[in-house]
Amino acid sequence: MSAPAMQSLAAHLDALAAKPLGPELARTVAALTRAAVTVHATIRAGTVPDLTATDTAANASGETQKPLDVFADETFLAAARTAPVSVYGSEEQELPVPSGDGPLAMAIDPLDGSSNIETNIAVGTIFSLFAAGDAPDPAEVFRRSGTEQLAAGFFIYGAQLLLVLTFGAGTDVFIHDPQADEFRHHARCTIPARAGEYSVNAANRRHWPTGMLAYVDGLEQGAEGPRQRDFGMRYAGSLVADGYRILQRGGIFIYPADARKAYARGRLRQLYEANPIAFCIEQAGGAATDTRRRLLDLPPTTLHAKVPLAFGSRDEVEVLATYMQGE
Ligand code: AHM
Ligand code: MG
Repeated sequence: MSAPAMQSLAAHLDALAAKPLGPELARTVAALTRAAVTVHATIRAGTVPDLTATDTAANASGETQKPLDVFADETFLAAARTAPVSVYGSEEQELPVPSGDGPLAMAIDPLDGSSNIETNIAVGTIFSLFAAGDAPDPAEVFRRSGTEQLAAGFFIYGAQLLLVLTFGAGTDVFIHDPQADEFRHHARCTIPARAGEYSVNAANRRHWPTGMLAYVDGLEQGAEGPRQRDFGMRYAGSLVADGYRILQRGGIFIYPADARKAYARGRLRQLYEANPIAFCIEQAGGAATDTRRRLLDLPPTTLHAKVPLAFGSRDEVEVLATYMQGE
């Protein structure tokens, strides 16, 4: 990462004024930051009633909703309603929600890394913004490929409240200064082309396709194997945390399709998890695929559609694709 190029997120957003939909994007990102400050403060204080509890509801992917999932969804929906966003598509809402007037659509994972909530490991929020267009059916809005994103980013609720953000001209990191209550520019990201670490839930190995097994075998054999050098392994289980580590120091993250019925298209959702991360990664000089093809070119079928995901250092993502071609 290079030295800071600008001081505040506010100045960064002001610079959008002359771009098409720039003022609307700026207002929406500002609204998202206010919601993120609320969610981070709530996590820090532990004031969501029983952060560790689960209630009986399930989201559209069949996962149990925790109180913090619901709280984050309500907080970000309220933020979308104050912004020029007309449709809100969320992991925690089965259908797109009309959110008022405005030319933008938002796809969002309000609380990513839910399985880590009770462990005090970093969780986050992932979002993607694009033009709502004038499709009569709100579901149509979410059938756009990732190349149509106008902005994307993610917050990390960790020791720092951090925002990774792209408008398609580089990827920047901002850190919230609680004293001044403003996000300050921290760094512009450049992902090293060569990876030294990989990130994968290896407990799923017995379900993986042959190409994936062969690829990870090669990494594990290190200097004695086909790759002729050693790799390290890191897996937080929060996409935001694994993604940010890779933005900082390179590496590869993989969540492949596997033999289980529920994982035939992997685990991660294309519109509000994979695409926004892929946009940030590409804009930082990295690559993102469905383990074979460029992810951002692939049109999603539904709001909650899953997609196999690989992203990170360009060279390593390409090596994986060569192993996966036959799959
Ligand atoms: P969530 O949005 O419900 O938290 O699910 C997404 C999370 C990602 O943050 C993470 O990369 C992945 O699921 C971890 O899955 P697994 O526990 O199967 O390794
Ligand atoms: Mg998620």
